[in-house]
Amino acid sequence: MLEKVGEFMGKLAKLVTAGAMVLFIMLSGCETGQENTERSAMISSNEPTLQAAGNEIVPARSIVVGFSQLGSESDWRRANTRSIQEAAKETGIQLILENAEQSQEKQFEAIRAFVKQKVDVIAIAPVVEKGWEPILREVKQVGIPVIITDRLVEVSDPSLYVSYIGSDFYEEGRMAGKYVMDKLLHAEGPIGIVELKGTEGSTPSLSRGKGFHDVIKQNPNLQVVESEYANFTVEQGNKVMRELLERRSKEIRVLFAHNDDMALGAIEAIEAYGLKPGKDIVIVSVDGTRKAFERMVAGNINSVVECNPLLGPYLMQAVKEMLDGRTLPKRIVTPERIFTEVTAHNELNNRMY
Ligand code: GYE
Repeated sequence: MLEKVGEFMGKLAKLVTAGAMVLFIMLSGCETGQENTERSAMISSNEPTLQAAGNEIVPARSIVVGFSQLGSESDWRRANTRSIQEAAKETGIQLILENAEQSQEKQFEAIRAFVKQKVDVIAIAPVVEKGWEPILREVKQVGIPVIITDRLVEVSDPSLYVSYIGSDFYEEGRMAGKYVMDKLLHAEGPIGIVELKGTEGSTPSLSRGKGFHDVIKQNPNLQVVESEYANFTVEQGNKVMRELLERRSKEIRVLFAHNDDMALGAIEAIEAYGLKPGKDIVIVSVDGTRKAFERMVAGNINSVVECNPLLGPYLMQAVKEMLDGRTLPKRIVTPERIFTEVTAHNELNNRMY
């Protein structure tokens, strides 16, 4: 099995530009793609070629992937969509992409359409964790392999998907928490923290929140005074922060935003309120977009935990490996770092999203 992971990594390393990505794979089990042998007979590379099927010569066709993208709410998401489209193009995979605009129901519709179209693989970035079991069972019945990407699904039967490719959101939350602990180590308490959460019931919001709380509870001076959903958007981040300032301006010393877009919206609200973001209120967010880095260089955001949206090459490589009959790791995790205002300027020009 390790040999196979090694092989997967080797091929992926060739696929992505050197230095742009380093792959770290965490194994929590392995699963073989369903119906691999049958499907792999139909794989072609970029250009359709002729393949022998028994005695007959038939034209090969390219792999078709149906991808249900959950929306376009943030810069992270838009970079993620672009990455998947570009990687499909580069690998000669035909991509059918449906944007569900935050609706799980629309994701179900897209998936049923992919089944009708008899795609080779279905990839899903699920908007929320719960409620996937019935539809994934439908897909399993027709034998189309499923790869989950970005956010996770909560299912009792792990054989309903082949592999999950995405970040370790819990660790991201922990990194944000550790930063706040260190930064305010010697500050006088109580230190009021507000949290802008992402989409209710989504993996990054659940896990980042948990990771953050698990760390900061070690210091009783750090107190989360309010925790509100703002759906990962600039607009909601702005609106909810304005409301929080109305209610709590005296207590708020720290803002933990579950993504950069909400932090950027909140910064506008803080400035409009007459306070200095990054000074009067310490700000930590997640993603690492270029816009957040610009704000970090300007001293308005203190720290950003990276979350990599460039999952296209990982996904396409996984699709190819799986259809080739290889065993994929059940979990593929992207490596990530934390950046602070001290070193942000060194990194600004390297940001790819
Ligand atoms: O952090 C946020 C986006 O699911 C990891 O969704 C993703 C999150 C990302 O809207 O910006």
